[in-house]
Amino acid sequence: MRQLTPPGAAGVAVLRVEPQQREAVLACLRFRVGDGVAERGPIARAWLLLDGVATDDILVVDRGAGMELHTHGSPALQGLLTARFGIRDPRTGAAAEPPAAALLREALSPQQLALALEQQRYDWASCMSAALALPADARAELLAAALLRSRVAMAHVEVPRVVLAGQQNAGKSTLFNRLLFRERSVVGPLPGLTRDAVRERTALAGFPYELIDIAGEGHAVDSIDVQAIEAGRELQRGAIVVLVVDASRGPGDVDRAMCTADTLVVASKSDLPRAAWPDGFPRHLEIAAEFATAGSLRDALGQLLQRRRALPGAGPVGGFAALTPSQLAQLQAAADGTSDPGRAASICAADRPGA
Ligand SMILES: Nc1nc2c(ncn2[C@@H]2O[C@H](COP(=O)(O)OP(=O)(O)OP(=O)(O)O)[C@@H](O)[C@H]2O)c(=O)[nH]1
Ligand SMILES: [Mg+2]
Repeated sequence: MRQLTPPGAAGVAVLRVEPQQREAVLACLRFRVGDGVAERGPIARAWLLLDGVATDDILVVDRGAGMELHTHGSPALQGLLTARFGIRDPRTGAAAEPPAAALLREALSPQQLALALEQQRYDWASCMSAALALPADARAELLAAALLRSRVAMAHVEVPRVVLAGQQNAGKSTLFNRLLFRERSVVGPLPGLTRDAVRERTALAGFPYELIDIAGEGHAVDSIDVQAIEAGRELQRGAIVVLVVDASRGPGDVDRAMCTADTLVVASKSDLPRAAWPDGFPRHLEIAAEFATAGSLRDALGQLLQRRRALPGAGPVGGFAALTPSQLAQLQAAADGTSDPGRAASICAADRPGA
């Protein structure tokens, strides 16, 4: 492994995995989503497991032949990784690269480029130190702003999956195509038309999402249909599920079984005469995808997702994208005014490069 970031106790250390170590490193990663590259995308969050212990919460950037691990920079963790894989110092060797330049040069999208730049400016330890030096009122304001910025940054780094689920013929593929502004998925009156999931990166309300059209729930003609329906259910795990219900038929037992507290329910085909909608069954959005413009549908669904995730409208990225869960909790607690400033100050000092 080669370290791309400068040595020292910086917040984040970026490590380039040598091709011959790729398999050994992959064996130590547990991804938050599936293991296939197609499933998890080129940038994914993973637990780093060393001797079966979840040692760090990292970002994995898969560049095909090469792979980067964006780990936390604590000396203890870097020591463990050096012992396990051997890390070459960027100052040695002919192929040494300038530290943050590699990150900036190799960003995969404009959002990541913006993030790499922002990350240089928003340093966790200095932000916390600056906040703790302020009077309580001003501190709470600064911390709340930092918290929001970090959530926005995470929304750009961890592209969430939005799965359009529901019964066969509910109008999932029609909605999918409208949201993408093009006829990507096959649509038609025949139930069970979509089999293999269709996946596309898009943006709603200014935030990137992966939108997924899956096989509908219903009659399976053969074993391929059974597999397709099962694959669709698998894709819903860990994703934001939009349950599309044909409003001209109303929700049935299948919809009831699929609907959890987190499900966003969209009533489709609202241009047709409506069936009864049971009291208590949610209906977050009503649409007629055949007739509505893509823009209005994107706005409506985007705003719904944005509210659900408590994110502001599109704007500057800002903030930290690589906070550990404990840093995030600390930021949250500090913003709520419940943190112990003394403890926060000591953690900040320990995080500071060179400490
Ligand atoms: N009137 C009306 N028809 C719609 C609307 N949305 C979809 N449809 C029609 O409903 C039928 C089914 O639409 P699809 O989008 O293919 O449904 P699906 O949920 O993807 O179906 P499966 O792939 O079989 O699970 C098609 O004939 C569409 O033209 C709508 O808003 N209004
Ligand atoms: Mg379909």
